[in-house]
Amino acid sequence: MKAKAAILFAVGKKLDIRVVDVEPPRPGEVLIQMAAAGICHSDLHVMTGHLEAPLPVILGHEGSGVVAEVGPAVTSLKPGDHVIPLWRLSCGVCEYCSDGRPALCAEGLQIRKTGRLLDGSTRFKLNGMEIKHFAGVSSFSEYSVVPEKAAFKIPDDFPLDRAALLGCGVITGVGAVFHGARVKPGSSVAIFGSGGVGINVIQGAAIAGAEKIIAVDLLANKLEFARRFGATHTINAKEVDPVEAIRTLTDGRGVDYAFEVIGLPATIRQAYDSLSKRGMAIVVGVTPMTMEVSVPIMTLVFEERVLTGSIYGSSRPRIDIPMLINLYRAGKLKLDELLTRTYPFSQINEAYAALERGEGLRSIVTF
Ligand code: COD
Ligand code: ZN
Repeated sequence: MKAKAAILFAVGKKLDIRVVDVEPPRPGEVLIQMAAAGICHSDLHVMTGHLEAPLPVILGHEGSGVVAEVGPAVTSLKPGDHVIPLWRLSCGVCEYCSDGRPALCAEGLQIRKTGRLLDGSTRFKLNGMEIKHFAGVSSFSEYSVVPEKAAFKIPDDFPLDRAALLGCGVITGVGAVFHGARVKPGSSVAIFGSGGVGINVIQGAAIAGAEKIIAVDLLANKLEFARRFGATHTINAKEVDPVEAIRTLTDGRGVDYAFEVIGLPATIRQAYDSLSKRGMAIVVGVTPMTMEVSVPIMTLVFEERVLTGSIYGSSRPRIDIPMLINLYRAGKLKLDELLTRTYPFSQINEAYAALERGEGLRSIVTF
C-alpha cells in the first residue's frame, strides 16, 4: 500500500514528506494507521546529528493509531484495535524483562540500532530504496508496520490525541520519577529542563507527593508551565546560578533528587552539584554519544551521592500505560494541558521549528 511519510534523508536536512510503499505485516507484525504523532526533541536530535540513527529513516517514536491489518500468527490484536506503539520492543523473557526493566531488553536496542525489524528487513520502500524504521515505531507515516509485541492496546473510548502523548513524553517523565528514582513523598526534587518530557517529571513528582519541586529552565514560558504542572519553585538559569539557587531554597542542604531532562554535560553536572548527601541525580537527556561528564569523587564517596540514568522512564509500559490512563481519568495526570498545539501532518517541519523556538509544551501532528 501507499502512505505519506516524513523521511529524514540526511543529517541537517528538514523532513521530506514523500509517498512510500508500505509492505503488509509479516508473521507477528501489525499494520497501524496512525492517528497522531508526538513532536519530541529526541527526533530533532536525530535530525541535527546529536543522536545517531541509520538513514534514510521515517522518524517519530511517539504516536497512537488503529490496527488496520494483522500479519499471520498475530493473536493479541485485531483490526480496529486502538494502540500505542512502544518504542522499546521487549522480548518478555530475558533477564531484564523478567526483572521489570524491559527498556533494557536487547531486542529493542537491535531495532533502534539497525533501523530494521527483527527479521533484518524494513517494510518501507521509496522507489525500491529501503527506508529505515525509527525505534520500531516510525509514527511520522500514515501507516507503519510494528511488531505485535510493540503495540499496546488501549480502550476504544480513550482520545487518540491524548494517547499519543503517553507513548513517550509522559511515560518517560513520570516513569523516571516512579521507577527510575522512586521519589518518596515529602522529598525535594529539582528538574533541569521543563520541556515536553521535563514537565512530566514535574507532574510525576507532584503525583508522587514530593514536597519541594524546583523547576529550572532558560525560558520564562516554560517556567510558567512548570508552575501549572506542580512546581513549587522556579529558577531561570539565564538569570541566576541554578545550583546556588537550589542550595538557597533547601537551606544549603541540596535536593534529594535532581533530574536532567535536557541532554547537556553542563546541566548533568549542575544536577549532580544540586544534590544533598545520598541524593540521586537521574539523567534522562542524552548528549552526543562521544561526550563525557565528570563528578568530584569527594562528594560521590563521602556524601554517597548517586548518578544514574533512566531510559523510557525505566517503565513497564504494559503496566504503566493503564496506570497513566487511570491517573488521567482521575484528574491527577494533566494531558489536556500538556497538548499545547495540533498541526496537520503536512506542517511537521513547522511543528519542529516551533519546538526549536521553545514554543508550547508538547505538540502533535494528526493524519
Ligand atoms: N538550562 C536549563 N534549561 C535548558 C537548558 C539549560 N542550559 N537548555 C535547554 N533547556 C530547556 C529548554 O528551554 C526546554 O524547555 C527544555 O530544556 C527541553 O525541552 P524540549 O521540549 O525541547 O525537549 P523534550 O522534553 O521533548 O526532550 C528532552 C529530552 C531530554 C528527552 C531529549 O532532548 C533527549 O535528550 N532525548 C534523547 C534521550 C532519548 O532518546 N530519550 C527517549 C525518547 S524521548
Ligand atoms: Zn521522546
